[in-house]
Amino acid sequence: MNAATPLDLSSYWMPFTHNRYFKQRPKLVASGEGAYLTLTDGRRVFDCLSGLWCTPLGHSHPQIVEAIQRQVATLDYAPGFQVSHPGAFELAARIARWAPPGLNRVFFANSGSESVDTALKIAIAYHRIRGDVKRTRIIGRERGYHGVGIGGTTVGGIPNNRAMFTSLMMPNVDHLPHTYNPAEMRFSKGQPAWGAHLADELGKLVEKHGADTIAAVIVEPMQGSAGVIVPPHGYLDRLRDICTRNGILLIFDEVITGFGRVGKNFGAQRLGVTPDLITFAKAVTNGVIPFGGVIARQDIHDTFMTGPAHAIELFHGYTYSGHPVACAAGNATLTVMEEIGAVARSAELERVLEVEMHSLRDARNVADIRNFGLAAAVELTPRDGQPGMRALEAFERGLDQGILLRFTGDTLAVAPPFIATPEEIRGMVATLRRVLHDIE
Ligand code: PXG
Repeated sequence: MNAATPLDLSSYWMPFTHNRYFKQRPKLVASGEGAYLTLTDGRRVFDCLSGLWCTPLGHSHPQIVEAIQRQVATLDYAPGFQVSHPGAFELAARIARWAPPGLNRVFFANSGSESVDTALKIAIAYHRIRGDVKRTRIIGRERGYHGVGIGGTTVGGIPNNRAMFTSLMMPNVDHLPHTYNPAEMRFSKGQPAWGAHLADELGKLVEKHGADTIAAVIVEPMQGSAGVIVPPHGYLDRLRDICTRNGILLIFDEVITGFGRVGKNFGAQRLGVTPDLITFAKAVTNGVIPFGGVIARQDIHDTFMTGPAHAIELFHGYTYSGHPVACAAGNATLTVMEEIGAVARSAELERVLEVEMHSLRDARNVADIRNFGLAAAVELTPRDGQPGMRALEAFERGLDQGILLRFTGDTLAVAPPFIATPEEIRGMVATLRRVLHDIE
Protein backbone atom coordinates (compact mmCIF):
# COMPACT_ATOMS: atom_id res chain seq x y z
CA MET A 1 0.00 0.00 0.00
CA ASN A 2 1.20 3.52 -0.68
CA ALA A 3 -0.39 6.93 -0.51
CA ALA A 4 -1.12 6.98 -4.26
CA THR A 5 -3.21 3.77 -4.23
CA PRO A 6 -5.25 3.61 -1.05
CA LEU A 7 -6.20 0.12 0.06
CA ASP A 8 -9.66 -0.96 -1.09
CA LEU A 9 -11.41 -2.16 2.07
CA SER A 10 -14.72 -3.03 0.44
CA SER A 11 -14.29 -6.67 -0.62
CA TYR A 12 -13.05 -8.28 2.56
CA TRP A 13 -16.00 -9.33 4.77
CA MET A 14 -14.37 -9.53 8.19
CA PRO A 15 -15.16 -12.24 10.76
CA PHE A 16 -16.85 -11.39 14.07
CA THR A 17 -16.36 -7.70 13.29
CA HIS A 18 -18.43 -4.51 13.09
CA ASN A 19 -17.49 -4.21 9.38
CA ARG A 20 -19.01 -0.76 8.78
CA TYR A 21 -17.44 0.77 11.89
CA PHE A 22 -14.09 -0.85 11.14
CA LYS A 23 -14.01 0.45 7.58
CA GLN A 24 -14.53 3.97 8.87
CA ARG A 25 -11.77 3.54 11.43
CA PRO A 26 -9.51 0.79 10.06
CA LYS A 27 -6.88 -0.77 12.26
CA LEU A 28 -4.36 -2.63 10.17
CA VAL A 29 -1.38 -4.43 11.62
CA ALA A 30 1.79 -4.09 9.58
CA SER A 31 4.24 -6.15 11.60
CA GLY A 32 4.76 -8.00 14.83
CA GLU A 33 7.75 -8.71 16.98
CA GLY A 34 7.77 -10.35 20.39
CA ALA A 35 4.92 -9.03 22.51
CA TYR A 36 4.26 -6.03 20.24
CA LEU A 37 2.34 -5.28 17.06
CA THR A 38 2.89 -2.22 14.90
CA LEU A 39 -0.06 -0.74 13.04
CA THR A 40 0.23 0.75 9.55
CA ASP A 41 -0.30 4.19 11.07
CA GLY A 42 2.84 3.68 13.15
CA ARG A 43 1.23 2.97 16.53
CA ARG A 44 3.10 0.23 18.41
CA VAL A 45 0.95 -1.70 20.85
CA PHE A 46 1.43 -4.39 23.48
CA ASP A 47 -0.47 -7.50 22.36
CA CYS A 48 -2.61 -7.97 25.49
CA LEU A 49 -4.47 -11.10 24.29
CA SER A 50 -1.53 -12.83 22.54
CA GLY A 51 -3.25 -12.41 19.18
CA LEU A 52 -6.58 -14.13 19.74
CA TRP A 53 -5.17 -16.25 22.60
CA CYS A 54 -2.80 -17.97 20.19
CA THR A 55 0.70 -16.42 20.24
CA PRO A 56 2.13 -17.07 23.72
CA LEU A 57 5.73 -17.00 22.45
CA GLY A 58 5.23 -13.63 20.79
CA HIS A 59 5.44 -12.72 17.13
CA SER A 60 8.12 -13.67 14.60
CA HIS A 61 9.90 -16.05 16.95
CA PRO A 62 13.15 -16.78 15.07
CA GLN A 63 13.18 -20.54 15.80
CA ILE A 64 9.63 -20.96 14.57
CA VAL A 65 10.22 -18.78 11.51
CA GLU A 66 13.33 -20.77 10.65
CA ALA A 67 11.58 -24.15 11.10
CA ILE A 68 8.73 -23.12 8.80
CA GLN A 69 11.06 -21.75 6.15
CA ARG A 70 13.09 -24.94 6.19
CA GLN A 71 9.97 -27.12 6.01
CA VAL A 72 8.29 -25.25 3.18
CA ALA A 73 11.47 -25.45 1.13
CA THR A 74 11.83 -29.21 1.77
CA LEU A 75 8.27 -30.57 1.78
CA ASP A 76 5.50 -28.03 1.38
CA TYR A 77 2.65 -30.53 1.31
CA ALA A 78 2.18 -34.26 1.55
CA PRO A 79 -1.16 -36.04 1.15
CA GLY A 80 -2.56 -36.87 4.56
CA PHE A 81 -4.76 -39.84 3.66
CA GLN A 82 -3.00 -43.22 3.16
CA VAL A 83 0.35 -41.35 3.14
CA SER A 84 1.95 -39.06 5.70
CA HIS A 85 5.31 -37.56 6.69
CA PRO A 86 7.57 -37.87 9.76
CA GLY A 87 6.76 -34.45 11.25
CA ALA A 88 3.13 -35.42 11.89
CA PHE A 89 4.12 -38.49 13.92
CA GLU A 90 6.75 -36.52 15.81
CA LEU A 91 4.24 -33.84 16.76
CA ALA A 92 1.51 -36.32 17.77
CA ALA A 93 3.95 -38.19 20.03
CA ARG A 94 5.04 -34.93 21.57
CA ILE A 95 1.50 -33.71 22.20
CA ALA A 96 0.77 -37.08 23.83
CA ARG A 97 3.70 -36.44 26.21
CA TRP A 98 2.29 -33.03 27.09
CA ALA A 99 -1.18 -34.46 27.71
CA PRO A 100 -2.48 -36.04 30.94
CA PRO A 101 -1.56 -39.73 31.36
CA GLY A 102 -3.81 -42.05 29.37
CA LEU A 103 -4.61 -39.51 26.65
CA ASN A 104 -2.11 -40.41 23.97
CA ARG A 105 -3.81 -40.76 20.58
CA VAL A 106 -3.92 -37.56 18.55
CA PHE A 107 -6.09 -36.65 15.54
CA PHE A 108 -5.19 -33.50 13.57
CA ALA A 109 -7.42 -30.72 12.27
CA ASN A 110 -6.76 -27.10 11.28
CA SER A 111 -8.70 -24.98 13.74
CA GLY A 112 -10.53 -25.10 17.01
CA SER A 113 -13.87 -25.39 15.24
CA GLU A 114 -12.75 -28.43 13.27
CA SER A 115 -11.26 -29.94 16.41
CA VAL A 116 -14.59 -29.64 18.19
CA ASP A 117 -16.52 -31.22 15.33
CA THR A 118 -13.94 -34.00 15.27
CA ALA A 119 -14.30 -34.67 19.00
CA LEU A 120 -18.10 -34.77 18.77
CA LYS A 121 -17.91 -37.26 15.91
CA ILE A 122 -15.40 -39.44 17.75
CA ALA A 123 -17.65 -39.47 20.83
CA ILE A 124 -20.77 -40.46 18.90
CA ALA A 125 -18.95 -43.07 16.81
CA TYR A 126 -17.24 -44.55 19.88
CA HIS A 127 -20.54 -45.40 21.54
CA ARG A 128 -21.98 -46.70 18.30
CA ILE A 129 -19.09 -49.06 17.68
CA ARG A 130 -19.54 -50.41 21.19
CA GLY A 131 -23.20 -51.09 20.45
CA ASP A 132 -24.39 -48.24 22.66
CA VAL A 133 -26.43 -46.88 19.77
CA LYS A 134 -28.89 -44.89 21.89
CA ARG A 135 -26.11 -42.60 23.15
CA THR A 136 -26.68 -39.72 20.75
CA ARG A 137 -27.24 -36.77 23.08
CA ILE A 138 -24.53 -34.18 23.67
CA ILE A 139 -24.49 -31.72 26.54
CA GLY A 140 -22.83 -28.32 26.21
CA ARG A 141 -22.99 -25.36 28.56
CA GLU A 142 -24.46 -21.88 28.52
CA ARG A 143 -21.86 -19.26 27.56
CA GLY A 144 -19.63 -21.99 26.14
CA TYR A 145 -17.72 -21.24 22.96
CA HIS A 146 -16.75 -24.17 20.78
CA GLY A 147 -16.15 -22.47 17.47
CA VAL A 148 -18.45 -21.87 14.57
CA GLY A 149 -19.03 -25.23 12.87
CA ILE A 150 -22.58 -26.52 13.08
CA GLY A 151 -21.49 -28.89 15.85
CA GLY A 152 -19.67 -26.22 17.84
CA THR A 153 -22.44 -23.68 17.32
CA THR A 154 -25.02 -26.16 18.59
CA VAL A 155 -23.15 -27.17 21.73
CA GLY A 156 -21.98 -23.60 22.28
CA GLY A 157 -23.98 -21.33 24.52
CA ILE A 158 -23.37 -17.72 23.49
CA PRO A 159 -26.82 -16.52 22.41
CA ASN A 160 -25.73 -14.14 19.61
CA ASN A 161 -23.67 -16.87 17.97
CA ARG A 162 -26.72 -19.10 17.67
CA ALA A 163 -29.60 -16.68 17.12
CA MET A 164 -29.58 -16.62 13.29
CA PHE A 165 -28.97 -20.32 12.91
CA THR A 166 -31.50 -22.14 15.06
CA SER A 167 -32.85 -24.09 12.07
CA LEU A 168 -29.38 -25.49 11.46
CA MET A 169 -28.76 -26.75 14.99
CA MET A 170 -28.09 -30.45 15.59
CA PRO A 171 -30.84 -32.38 17.37
CA ASN A 172 -30.37 -33.94 20.81
CA VAL A 173 -28.30 -31.22 22.43
CA ASP A 174 -28.85 -29.77 25.91
CA HIS A 175 -26.98 -27.15 27.87
CA LEU A 176 -25.85 -27.06 31.47
CA PRO A 177 -26.25 -23.72 33.22
CA HIS A 178 -23.17 -21.53 33.20
CA THR A 179 -21.37 -21.00 36.49
CA TYR A 180 -21.17 -17.22 36.61
CA ASN A 181 -23.05 -15.63 39.48
CA PRO A 182 -21.75 -12.15 40.30
CA ALA A 183 -23.60 -11.99 43.61
CA GLU A 184 -21.63 -15.00 44.83
CA MET A 185 -18.26 -14.53 43.14
CA ARG A 186 -17.64 -10.95 42.11
CA PHE A 187 -13.91 -10.07 42.38
CA SER A 188 -12.90 -13.66 43.14
CA LYS A 189 -9.20 -14.27 42.73
CA GLY A 190 -8.79 -17.43 40.69
CA GLN A 191 -11.40 -20.12 41.25
CA PRO A 192 -14.59 -19.02 43.01
CA ALA A 193 -15.51 -20.92 46.17
CA TRP A 194 -19.21 -20.97 45.24
CA GLY A 195 -20.80 -23.08 42.54
CA ALA A 196 -19.68 -26.74 42.64
CA HIS A 197 -23.31 -27.77 43.10
CA LEU A 198 -24.15 -26.46 39.62
CA ALA A 199 -22.56 -29.64 38.25
CA ASP A 200 -25.48 -31.54 39.73
CA GLU A 201 -27.58 -30.14 36.88
CA LEU A 202 -25.88 -32.82 34.80
CA GLY A 203 -27.32 -35.41 37.18
CA LYS A 204 -30.77 -33.96 36.51
CA LEU A 205 -30.29 -34.25 32.74
CA VAL A 206 -29.20 -37.86 33.23
CA GLU A 207 -32.39 -38.53 35.16
CA LYS A 208 -34.52 -36.74 32.60
CA HIS A 209 -33.17 -38.41 29.48
CA GLY A 210 -31.68 -41.64 30.84
CA ALA A 211 -27.94 -42.16 31.17
CA ASP A 212 -27.89 -44.50 28.20
CA THR A 213 -28.91 -41.70 25.82
CA ILE A 214 -26.06 -39.29 26.59
CA ALA A 215 -22.86 -39.59 24.56
CA ALA A 216 -20.75 -36.74 25.85
CA VAL A 217 -20.47 -33.53 27.81
CA ILE A 218 -18.31 -30.77 26.33
CA VAL A 219 -17.05 -27.84 28.39
CA GLU A 220 -14.15 -25.42 28.39
CA PRO A 221 -12.27 -25.89 31.68
CA MET A 222 -12.24 -22.08 31.82
CA GLN A 223 -14.67 -20.28 29.55
CA GLY A 224 -12.51 -17.95 27.48
CA SER A 225 -14.62 -16.19 24.87
CA ALA A 226 -17.41 -15.52 27.33
CA GLY A 227 -14.95 -13.38 29.32
CA VAL A 228 -12.76 -15.59 31.52
CA ILE A 229 -15.44 -17.41 33.49
CA VAL A 230 -13.50 -19.50 35.98
CA PRO A 231 -14.70 -22.93 37.16
CA PRO A 232 -15.81 -22.98 40.80
CA HIS A 233 -13.73 -25.17 43.12
CA GLY A 234 -14.91 -28.76 42.83
CA TYR A 235 -17.27 -28.14 39.89
CA LEU A 236 -15.33 -30.01 37.22
CA ASP A 237 -14.56 -32.87 39.63
CA ARG A 238 -18.29 -33.34 40.06
CA LEU A 239 -18.94 -33.26 36.33
CA ARG A 240 -16.21 -35.89 35.94
CA ASP A 241 -17.75 -38.05 38.60
CA ILE A 242 -21.25 -37.94 37.09
CA CYS A 243 -19.85 -38.71 33.61
CA THR A 244 -17.82 -41.66 34.92
CA ARG A 245 -20.74 -43.13 36.83
CA ASN A 246 -22.99 -42.90 33.77
CA GLY A 247 -20.68 -43.95 30.94
CA ILE A 248 -20.68 -40.43 29.46
CA LEU A 249 -17.54 -39.11 27.77
CA LEU A 250 -16.18 -35.85 29.15
CA ILE A 251 -14.65 -33.55 26.52
CA PHE A 252 -12.51 -30.61 27.62
CA ASP A 253 -12.31 -27.97 24.93
CA GLU A 254 -8.78 -26.72 25.63
CA VAL A 255 -8.40 -24.58 22.51
CA ILE A 256 -7.59 -21.65 24.82
CA THR A 257 -6.46 -23.40 28.01
CA GLY A 258 -4.10 -25.87 26.31
CA PHE A 259 -0.33 -25.46 26.05
CA GLY A 260 0.40 -23.44 29.14
CA ARG A 261 -2.23 -20.70 29.28
CA VAL A 262 -3.38 -21.85 32.71
CA GLY A 263 0.06 -22.54 34.17
CA LYS A 264 0.15 -26.27 33.42
CA ASN A 265 0.30 -28.04 30.07
CA PHE A 266 -3.49 -28.30 29.94
CA GLY A 267 -6.38 -27.16 32.10
CA ALA A 268 -6.88 -30.84 32.94
CA GLN A 269 -3.57 -30.92 34.80
CA ARG A 270 -4.08 -27.54 36.42
CA LEU A 271 -7.51 -28.50 37.71
CA GLY A 272 -6.68 -32.13 38.49
CA VAL A 273 -9.55 -33.47 36.39
CA THR A 274 -8.86 -35.80 33.47
CA PRO A 275 -11.32 -35.77 30.59
CA ASP A 276 -11.69 -38.51 27.97
CA LEU A 277 -11.05 -36.25 24.99
CA ILE A 278 -9.23 -32.92 24.73
CA THR A 279 -9.56 -30.48 21.83
CA PHE A 280 -6.68 -28.10 21.16
CA ALA A 281 -5.61 -25.47 18.59
CA LYS A 282 -4.19 -21.92 18.80
CA ALA A 283 -1.00 -21.99 20.93
CA VAL A 284 0.17 -25.39 19.68
CA THR A 285 1.70 -23.64 16.64
CA ASN A 286 2.03 -20.29 18.40
CA GLY A 287 -0.75 -19.18 16.04
CA VAL A 288 1.68 -19.01 13.15
CA ILE A 289 0.01 -21.71 11.04
CA PRO A 290 -3.64 -22.73 11.54
CA PHE A 291 -3.77 -26.05 13.35
CA GLY A 292 -5.71 -28.04 15.92
CA GLY A 293 -6.75 -31.50 16.92
CA VAL A 294 -8.16 -33.97 19.41
CA ILE A 295 -6.29 -35.99 22.02
CA ALA A 296 -8.10 -39.21 22.89
CA ARG A 297 -7.80 -41.74 25.67
CA GLN A 298 -5.99 -44.74 24.21
CA ASP A 299 -8.88 -47.15 24.71
CA ILE A 300 -11.25 -44.80 22.87
CA HIS A 301 -8.88 -44.91 19.91
CA ASP A 302 -8.44 -48.67 20.28
CA THR A 303 -12.21 -49.18 20.15
CA PHE A 304 -12.05 -48.04 16.54
CA MET A 305 -9.20 -50.41 15.66
CA THR A 306 -11.34 -53.41 14.81
CA GLY A 307 -12.34 -55.03 11.51
CA PRO A 308 -9.93 -55.83 8.70
CA ALA A 309 -6.60 -54.01 9.01
CA HIS A 310 -6.89 -52.62 5.47
CA ALA A 311 -10.23 -50.91 6.20
CA ILE A 312 -10.53 -47.24 7.18
CA GLU A 313 -11.56 -47.03 10.85
CA LEU A 314 -12.80 -43.43 11.07
CA PHE A 315 -14.42 -41.78 8.07
CA HIS A 316 -13.25 -38.32 8.97
CA GLY A 317 -10.30 -36.04 8.18
CA TYR A 318 -9.23 -32.92 6.34
CA THR A 319 -7.07 -32.25 3.27
CA TYR A 320 -4.74 -30.39 5.62
CA SER A 321 -4.82 -32.75 8.63
CA GLY A 322 -1.19 -33.00 9.66
CA HIS A 323 -0.02 -30.40 7.13
CA PRO A 324 3.81 -30.52 7.03
CA VAL A 325 4.27 -26.77 7.53
CA ALA A 326 1.81 -26.68 10.42
CA CYS A 327 3.53 -29.68 12.01
CA ALA A 328 6.90 -27.95 11.63
CA ALA A 329 5.43 -24.90 13.36
CA GLY A 330 4.01 -27.15 16.10
CA ASN A 331 7.25 -29.02 16.65
CA ALA A 332 9.24 -25.78 16.78
CA THR A 333 6.72 -24.17 19.15
CA LEU A 334 6.86 -27.08 21.59
CA THR A 335 10.66 -27.13 21.38
CA VAL A 336 10.84 -23.44 22.27
CA MET A 337 8.26 -23.86 25.03
CA GLU A 338 10.28 -26.71 26.52
CA GLU A 339 13.60 -24.86 26.17
CA ILE A 340 12.46 -21.65 27.84
CA GLY A 341 10.20 -23.31 30.43
CA ALA A 342 7.25 -21.40 28.98
CA VAL A 343 4.60 -23.14 31.06
CA ALA A 344 6.37 -22.41 34.35
CA ARG A 345 6.82 -18.85 33.18
CA SER A 346 3.11 -18.54 32.50
CA ALA A 347 2.45 -19.79 36.06
CA GLU A 348 4.85 -17.20 37.52
CA LEU A 349 3.32 -14.38 35.52
CA GLU A 350 -0.15 -15.44 36.69
CA ARG A 351 0.71 -14.19 40.17
CA VAL A 352 1.74 -10.80 38.83
CA LEU A 353 -1.32 -10.54 36.60
CA GLU A 354 -3.65 -11.45 39.47
CA VAL A 355 -2.31 -8.77 41.80
CA GLU A 356 -2.20 -6.12 39.08
CA MET A 357 -5.62 -6.79 37.61
CA HIS A 358 -7.36 -6.86 40.97
CA SER A 359 -5.77 -3.49 41.76
CA LEU A 360 -8.25 -2.10 39.19
CA ARG A 361 -11.15 -2.95 41.48
CA ASP A 362 -11.74 0.67 42.40
CA ALA A 363 -11.27 2.03 38.90
CA ARG A 364 -14.14 3.78 37.19
CA ASN A 365 -17.13 1.67 36.05
CA VAL A 366 -15.59 -1.65 37.07
CA ALA A 367 -18.31 -4.21 37.89
CA ASP A 368 -16.14 -7.32 38.23
CA ILE A 369 -12.63 -8.67 37.75
CA ARG A 370 -11.88 -12.34 37.11
CA ASN A 371 -8.60 -14.16 36.59
CA PHE A 372 -7.27 -17.67 36.09
CA GLY A 373 -3.98 -18.76 34.60
CA LEU A 374 -2.39 -16.05 32.54
CA ALA A 375 -5.80 -14.61 31.68
CA ALA A 376 -8.09 -12.04 33.20
CA ALA A 377 -11.18 -10.01 32.42
CA VAL A 378 -12.55 -6.69 33.59
CA GLU A 379 -16.27 -6.32 33.29
CA LEU A 380 -17.52 -2.76 32.99
CA THR A 381 -20.94 -1.54 33.98
CA PRO A 382 -22.74 -0.83 30.69
CA ARG A 383 -23.46 2.80 29.95
CA ASP A 384 -27.20 3.53 30.10
CA GLY A 385 -28.77 2.85 26.73
CA GLN A 386 -25.40 2.12 25.09
CA PRO A 387 -24.32 -1.40 25.97
CA GLY A 388 -20.83 -2.25 24.74
CA MET A 389 -19.87 1.40 24.26
CA ARG A 390 -17.56 1.67 27.27
CA ALA A 391 -15.52 -1.33 26.22
CA LEU A 392 -15.35 -0.09 22.64
CA GLU A 393 -14.05 3.26 23.87
CA ALA A 394 -11.52 1.50 26.08
CA PHE A 395 -10.34 -0.46 23.05
CA GLU A 396 -9.89 2.73 20.96
CA ARG A 397 -8.17 4.66 23.72
CA GLY A 398 -6.00 1.66 24.51
CA LEU A 399 -4.65 1.68 20.95
CA ASP A 400 -3.70 5.34 21.35
CA GLN A 401 -1.94 4.58 24.61
CA GLY A 402 -0.06 1.48 23.47
CA ILE A 403 -2.23 -1.54 24.29
CA LEU A 404 -4.31 -3.78 22.02
CA LEU A 405 -7.20 -5.01 24.19
CA ARG A 406 -9.85 -7.56 23.32
CA PHE A 407 -13.45 -6.77 24.15
CA THR A 408 -16.83 -8.42 23.81
CA GLY A 409 -19.88 -6.63 25.07
CA ASP A 410 -18.62 -4.61 28.03
CA THR A 411 -15.97 -7.14 29.02
CA LEU A 412 -12.28 -6.49 28.40
CA ALA A 413 -10.02 -9.55 28.30
CA VAL A 414 -6.26 -9.88 28.58
CA ALA A 415 -4.05 -12.96 28.18
CA PRO A 416 -0.52 -11.68 27.63
CA PRO A 417 2.28 -13.63 25.96
CA PHE A 418 4.32 -15.92 28.21
CA ILE A 419 7.45 -14.10 27.02
CA ALA A 420 6.23 -10.84 28.56
CA THR A 421 8.16 -9.56 31.55
CA PRO A 422 6.51 -8.75 34.89
CA GLU A 423 7.29 -5.09 34.13
CA GLU A 424 5.43 -5.30 30.85
CA ILE A 425 2.41 -6.78 32.61
CA ARG A 426 2.52 -4.02 35.21
CA GLY A 427 2.82 -1.50 32.39
CA MET A 428 -0.16 -3.02 30.57
CA VAL A 429 -2.35 -2.74 33.66
CA ALA A 430 -1.12 0.79 34.42
CA THR A 431 -2.15 1.81 30.90
CA LEU A 432 -5.50 0.08 31.33
CA ARG A 433 -6.01 2.04 34.56
CA ARG A 434 -5.41 5.34 32.71
CA VAL A 435 -7.74 4.24 29.92
CA LEU A 436 -10.54 3.41 32.35
CA HIS A 437 -10.04 6.69 34.18
CA ASP A 438 -10.74 8.60 30.98
CA ILE A 439 -13.99 6.84 30.13
CA GLU A 440 -17.25 8.41 31.25
N1 PXG B 1 -13.06 -23.75 21.20
C1 PXG B 1 -12.69 -22.78 22.05
C2 PXG B 1 -12.69 -23.05 23.52
C3 PXG B 1 -12.28 -21.53 21.56
O1 PXG B 1 -11.93 -20.57 22.42
C4 PXG B 1 -12.69 -22.36 19.33
C5 PXG B 1 -13.07 -23.57 19.88
C6 PXG B 1 -12.72 -22.21 17.85
O2 PXG B 1 -11.45 -22.11 17.32
P1 PXG B 1 -11.23 -21.56 15.82
O3 PXG B 1 -9.78 -21.85 15.58
O4 PXG B 1 -12.11 -22.34 14.93
O5 PXG B 1 -11.57 -20.10 15.85
C7 PXG B 1 -12.28 -21.32 20.17
C8 PXG B 1 -11.86 -20.01 19.58
C9 PXG B 1 -11.87 -14.34 22.01
C10 PXG B 1 -11.74 -15.33 20.89
O6 PXG B 1 -11.67 -13.17 21.79
C11 PXG B 1 -11.79 -16.68 21.17
C12 PXG B 1 -11.70 -17.61 20.14
C13 PXG B 1 -11.52 -17.20 18.83
C14 PXG B 1 -11.44 -15.84 18.56
C15 PXG B 1 -11.55 -14.89 19.58
O7 PXG B 1 -12.15 -14.74 23.14
N2 PXG B 1 -11.79 -18.95 20.49
